[in-house]
Amino acid sequence: MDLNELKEYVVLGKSEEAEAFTLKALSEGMEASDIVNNGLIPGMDIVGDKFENREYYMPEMLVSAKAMKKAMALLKPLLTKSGSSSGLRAVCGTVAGDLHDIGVSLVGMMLEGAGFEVIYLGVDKSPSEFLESMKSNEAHVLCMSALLTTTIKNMGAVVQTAIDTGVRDSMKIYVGGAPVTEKFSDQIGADGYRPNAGSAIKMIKKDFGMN
Ligand code: B1M
Repeated sequence: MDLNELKEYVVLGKSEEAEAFTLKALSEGMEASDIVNNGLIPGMDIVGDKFENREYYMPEMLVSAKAMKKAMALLKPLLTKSGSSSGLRAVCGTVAGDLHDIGVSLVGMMLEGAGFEVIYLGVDKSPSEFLESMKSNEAHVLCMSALLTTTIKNMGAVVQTAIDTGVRDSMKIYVGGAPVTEKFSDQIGADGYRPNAGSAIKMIKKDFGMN
């Protein structure tokens, strides 16, 4: 099956068609990760370009996001299927002021697939919300996402609050999202950054001595 077709459904915000295509691709044996990386994400990148060029506005971005989420919901059982539990818990969420949640959901699903128990915190979360969730869930890993150049600074506030409250050493903090860089991650004192979900999960597994 040609994933350009799925890309187009995301661009046009055609949810039903995106779902039907995804189901058919799975039934024909296509890997869930292939569908995400070569169909859904490239479609969203085109949506972003169209928004930048003022061909698309918020309503179009929203319907495209809905189409992508519908397809991802079908892939979730496959992406989260894990061979064994690691006994490790991870909190995943998006920082204050930021409503983008598709990337961090993908990170969460893949972490589940790697054997982590994942707590999905949601979007627009303050430092205290992140840290309270880490504490109440006795979590080992914090994954933060930010998609806006105006909100990445809020990741630094989470790390700083963890330091100020004496809990920084009890957790690993990872960051991601389009405007985030390795340099920024180092500057704010996070434990690591990777540009996509797959490489982020590899890094986290390595840090916890998992294969
Ligand atoms: Co918004 N938006 N958006 N948007 N949006 C972007 C991010 C933008 C780049 C579009 C553009 O101009 N080209 C731009 C940001 C510009 C900037 O700051 N530099 C932008 C803007 C401006 C805005 C608004 C300000 C628009 C407005 O109001 N005028 C507004 C802000 C609202 C807010 O947050 N306060 C806004 C709103 C929205 C919607 C709500 C309509 C919708 C989000 C819906 C949702 O998430 N539920 C939306 C969308 C869909 C996008 C684009 C088109 C797609 C984002 C996406 O889901 N991509 C986006 C353009 C783009 O990214 N190309 C855009 C797919 C997803 C899988 O990728 O999240 O990057 P991504 O995740 C990747 C990696 O980054 C990484 O792994 C994933 C892939 O494997 N990763 C991590 C992400 N998080 C990680 C965490 C980790 C590790 C890796 O932890 C360890």
